[in-house]
Amino acid sequence: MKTFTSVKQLGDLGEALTQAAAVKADPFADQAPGRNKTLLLVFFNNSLRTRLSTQKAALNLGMDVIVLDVNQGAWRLETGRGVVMDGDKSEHLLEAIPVMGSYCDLIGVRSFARFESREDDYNEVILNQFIQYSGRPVFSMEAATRHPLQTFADLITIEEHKTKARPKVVMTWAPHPKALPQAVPNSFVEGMAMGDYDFVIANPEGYDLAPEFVGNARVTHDQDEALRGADFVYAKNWASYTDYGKVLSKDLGWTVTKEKMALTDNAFFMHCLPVRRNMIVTDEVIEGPRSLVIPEAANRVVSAQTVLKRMLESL
Ligand code: AN0
Ligand code: CP
Repeated sequence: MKTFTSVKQLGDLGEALTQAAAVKADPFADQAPGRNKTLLLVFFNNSLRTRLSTQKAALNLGMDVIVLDVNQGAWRLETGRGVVMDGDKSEHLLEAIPVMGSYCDLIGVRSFARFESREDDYNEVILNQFIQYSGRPVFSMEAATRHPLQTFADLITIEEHKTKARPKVVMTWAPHPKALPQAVPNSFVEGMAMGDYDFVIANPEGYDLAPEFVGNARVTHDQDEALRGADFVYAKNWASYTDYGKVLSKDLGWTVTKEKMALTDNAFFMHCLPVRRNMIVTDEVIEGPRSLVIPEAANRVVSAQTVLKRMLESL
């Protein structure tokens, strides 16, 4: 695998899940391909899980890892071409990227939607520059429109816990004080199309995701109707796509509560984390016996290791 920017690049889901299960059962089985290989992780945004799980995955594979937090200690980077650089930015991304590439064998990039321009975000301008100019295989650690390592971990977690051949999975919008990207929900929709799921998206009006991601997925603006009979509730906030980057609602009527979970078929609760308690989900639901948030986060190592292994094989 030369790049990994969408969960769809895993190809056959059954095969990817089998590989993930093998990685999970014996994480240190395969260290030869990583020997003397350096992974560079570049963060334009904060991270706890992605940062730690991707490092752990690389260490399990025998790789060396270096991490750059672009906003802490590096030169401030200009990203626009043609800009007269007479301001506070000392270096251009177009030099920085090939330099970074010269120090490593593989690059992971985290670069959220900036909400300045929907076109730039949906064209993945930053991630694509890394792909084009680094000279190295690049994988996404959440870019503007997708978070494929998260989605793969979500799929692993659902497959581990499902008790029906075709479980009902509800992805529901929930309130949050700040504008958050659509990357996690877009990617989750892509992942749902890779397997056999009765999938429903519930969100308030004004929050429909980009049509190219929604595709044929079922969308409702009635959260209660969606939750009835659910086996998995996947909560997430995102800012509006149509009124791009705007917070149109903070309606706590969409918070996932015990009462909302009572509408389901004893569903599991999932969230990618970090989560705002009592905005997205109440304390009792996230702490309850059906909450999968911790095993879901733990599966981020399995997801990253499976992907890194495939990328190492193609070096
Ligand atoms: C990010 C988001 O919603 O995309 C990262 C989630 C993995 N969340 C926040 O910035 C709080
Ligand atoms: N879920 C996730 O990607 O978390 P971080 O933002 O902490 O990496």
